Amino acid sequence: MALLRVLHYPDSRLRTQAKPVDVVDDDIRQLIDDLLETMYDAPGIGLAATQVNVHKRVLVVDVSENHDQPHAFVNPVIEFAEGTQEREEGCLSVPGFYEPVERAERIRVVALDRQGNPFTLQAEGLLAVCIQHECDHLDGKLFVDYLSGLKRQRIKKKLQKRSPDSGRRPAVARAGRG
Ligand code: QAP
Ligand code: CO
Repeated sequence: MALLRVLHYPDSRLRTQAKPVDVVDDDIRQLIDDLLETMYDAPGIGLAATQVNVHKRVLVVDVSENHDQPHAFVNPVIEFAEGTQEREEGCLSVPGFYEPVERAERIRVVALDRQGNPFTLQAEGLLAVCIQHECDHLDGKLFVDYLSGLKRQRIKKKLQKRSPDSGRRPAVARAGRG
């Protein structure tokens, strides 16, 4: 088990499209365990592999009060969504900021479990929001993308002040360009 480093917005690596997992092997099970440990340590209710700079379609959530109902999803697909709800969302990659976001109220998600077996989960309320939020991460999308440009810009500037290197282009990309 290991605690993993979580990338912070506006780090451009959070924009990576994650690749499907071909085989749910011991490495993927280890990733799931490390994601859960990192999420519980925060504490948080959801974490996607993208946030720890692993670009595979794996995420974990646990919205239970006692932090004893972990769900892991490999290659999740939201097959069906209906209704709307609005909740305050936060994100371990956007620390200290919480804003309301509109999402579907009910979803049906299909995925592989930690044994590689397919399963279907129907979810509503907070669990449904959390799964939608984490699935977005696998496509390089963040909850701040749903906010007004003004709000997003304010959050970005504040986070850049805290860790000035995040979101910068790597040195190689800048080399020779003045
Ligand atoms: C996504 O987010 C979520 O700012 C999971 O300082 C959140 O676990 C879905 C966290 C809310 C629906 C509603 C955020 C921890 C945790 C912070 C999280 C922070 C420490 C966020
Ligand atoms: Co998040």
